[in-house]
Amino acid sequence: MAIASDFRTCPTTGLKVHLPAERLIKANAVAAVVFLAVGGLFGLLVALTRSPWAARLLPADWFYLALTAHGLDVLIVWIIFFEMAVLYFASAVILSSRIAAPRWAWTGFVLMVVGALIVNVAVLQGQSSVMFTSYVPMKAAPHFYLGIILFAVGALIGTFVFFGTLVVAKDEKTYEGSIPLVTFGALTAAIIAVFTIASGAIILIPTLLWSVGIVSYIDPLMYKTVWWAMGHSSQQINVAAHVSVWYAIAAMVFGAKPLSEKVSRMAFLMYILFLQLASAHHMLVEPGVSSTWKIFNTSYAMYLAVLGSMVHGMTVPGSIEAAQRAKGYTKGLFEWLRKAPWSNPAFSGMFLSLLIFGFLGGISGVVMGTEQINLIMHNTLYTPGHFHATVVGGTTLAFMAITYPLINLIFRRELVMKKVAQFQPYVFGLGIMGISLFMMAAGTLGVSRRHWDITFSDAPLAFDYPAAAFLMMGLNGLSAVLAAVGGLMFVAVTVGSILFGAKIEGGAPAAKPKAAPAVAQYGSVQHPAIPGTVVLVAIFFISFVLYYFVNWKYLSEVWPLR
Ligand code: HEM
Ligand SMILES: [Cu+2]
Repeated sequence: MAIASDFRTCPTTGLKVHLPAERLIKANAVAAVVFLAVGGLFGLLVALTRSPWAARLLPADWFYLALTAHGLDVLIVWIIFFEMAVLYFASAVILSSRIAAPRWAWTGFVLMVVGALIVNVAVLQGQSSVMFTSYVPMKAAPHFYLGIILFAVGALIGTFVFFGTLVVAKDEKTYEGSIPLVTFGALTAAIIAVFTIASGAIILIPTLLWSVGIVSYIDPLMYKTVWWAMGHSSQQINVAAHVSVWYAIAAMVFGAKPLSEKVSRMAFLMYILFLQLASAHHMLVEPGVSSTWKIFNTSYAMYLAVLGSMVHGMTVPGSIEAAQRAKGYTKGLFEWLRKAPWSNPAFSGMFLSLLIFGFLGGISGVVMGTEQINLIMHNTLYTPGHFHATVVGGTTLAFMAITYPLINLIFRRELVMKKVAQFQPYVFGLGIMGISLFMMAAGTLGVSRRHWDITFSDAPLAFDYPAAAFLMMGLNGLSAVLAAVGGLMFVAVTVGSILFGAKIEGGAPAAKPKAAPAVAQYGSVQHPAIPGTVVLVAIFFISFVLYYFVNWKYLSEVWPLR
């Protein structure tokens, strides 16, 4: 049973905060930020090495080592630690419940820390530069796989603590009606996480045994297929988590309710339903599956999975517009947006995340996910260009944005360096837009992915990329510096606030609890009018159709028919 002294009442929201849950959220968020800083530094070094003006900054072996460490530390360690914090927040805090099994949650946390340290040591020792995809027959040291497995087991434990907390909250009736949308979104992320981690175990445990020498052979095609059952799903966890964060910020900053709770829930469910159908885009040039199936899958079926995100892409700004219009910002199409709190990093970060994810990540994803046009950019820098728009512009920026209110609500500290915080999402967002666009442009010009030396200076056969490609890679390097500065600003503000921010008092339970804030309620807004959002959506579709067409035109130029 919950003990009353284990709770405090949040003075801002009136939510009951379980202190053991709060401590877990803090620990996971801090671990996340530490690994973001480490991984971001590796990313900067990689991007500089790839730029013509700092080419060969890292020698070849260090380049591949840094690229491996970069991918692991940011895409796996930073994001998943932060997701644990999101899961505990979306269950215990939003539902005013005690957290289930805090000891287990700490066990999971310790396993994740130990696993992350082991992988980093393995990579830094130099025998495991296999990229974070670790395709066989490249072989890493056994502890490389072991570290990832320990980390995953820890994350699985955390996921079960989340499920347990939902059960506890329901049993102890800590909330009324249905769970709110943010918790529902986190639930879809957690369900996908179980599938992801199971696929990870199926592929990584045999690979560990192979690396030790117990298993003699792992089929590369089979490896790649099962690996992507994990790899693709894990990206869907990120999307479900950051979309939940969008809704949470819309509710926290604007008091916004979803346009339709049911439609948004359906959109989350689509992520689960069409998860595997969409993962075909990772096998587009692999033998084993017929071209007919690939073309059918990526020309039609893919849109079922994309639809979920398109719904959220409309309903999140729509719910903000509805909330703003209800407050009287009704002039013209866009007064609601112009008068939004652009100097609040929670809002600006969230809105930039939405735009970058939708316009850059979404459109490039569909283009690259189409079997036929994929072939003109397959395995070029277009791929990292695309996914930096999704996992950095989308997920990472959304997580950064919600960190600011969490510092007030969970760490109970005021932000230090408020001006720096205010500009941080713009600096980081601009940098990420740059690296995303310039890598995509370079990829369209043919620059290959994961290649150490863009000048090919010691290649026995001379080869040159078009001059424009060097320009793009130079601009990519500059954008990387900007993104790194934005990342540093984030780390400085968050760490500074946690250590030195003024304490926010107010722990005593309020005599009369306030009404639950929007983020903790189930229910849709009544009679929304969202003309501005409709225009934004129209701009999105026009950009999408034009860019899609341009790429088919490029394709037709590859094989001119006369
Ligand atoms: C300062 C910010 C960042 C910069 C400058 C940066 C730069 C880069 C560059 C240039 C590459 C491509 C290298 C190549 O293929 O040759 C790359 C790869 C990658 N980045 Fe980032 N990145 C940043 C942040 C992030 C974040 C936050 C994430 C994840 C959330 C991320 C995930 C990845 C992944 C998964 C790869 C692929 C690694 C591989 O091919 O094995 N990056 N990054
Ligand atoms: Cu995928």
